[in-house]
Amino acid sequence: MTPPSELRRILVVHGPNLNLLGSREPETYGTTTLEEINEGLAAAAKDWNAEVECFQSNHEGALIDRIHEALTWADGILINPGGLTHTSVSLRDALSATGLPVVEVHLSNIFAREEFREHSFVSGIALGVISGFGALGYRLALHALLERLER
Ligand code: CA2
Repeated sequence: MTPPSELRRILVVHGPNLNLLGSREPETYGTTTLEEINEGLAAAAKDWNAEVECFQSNHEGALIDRIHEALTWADGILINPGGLTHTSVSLRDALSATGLPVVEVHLSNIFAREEFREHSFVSGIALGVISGFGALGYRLALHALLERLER
């Protein structure tokens, strides 16, 4: 990948329960911890002349507040909304209100699981969705977001 022409700042948002990564349900979500995912993103970002700020919360309002704040400094948002993917109009509205480019990522393939996971409130306002590639998906999503910012 060609490094971005100027430093890009990306907010990475992890939704509810993702703090449990690596400790529970490895058959579904893999063995990589959230800390390892964040470290991997920070390293990749450095190579691509970008910086990531990573934030996880189990509280919808806290996620929304952080997304609002991103308006003042971020160039884009990478988000795994967790279970809020399938329930939260408010999270979608917050992302949409920033006007920032958003890439949605899921560790598991949400189309190969229960039917209720097939619908995402976020996908309609995202540039794109990466789902089913585990921890690698975050790096793919960051790459896609930074490439898009170069256009
Ligand atoms: O596959 C994904 O990344 C999901 O966003 C994960 C959400 C789920 O509700 C979505 O449908 C798909 C759940 C996050 C729960 O994370 C855990 C991690 C480890 C152990 C238990 C839960």
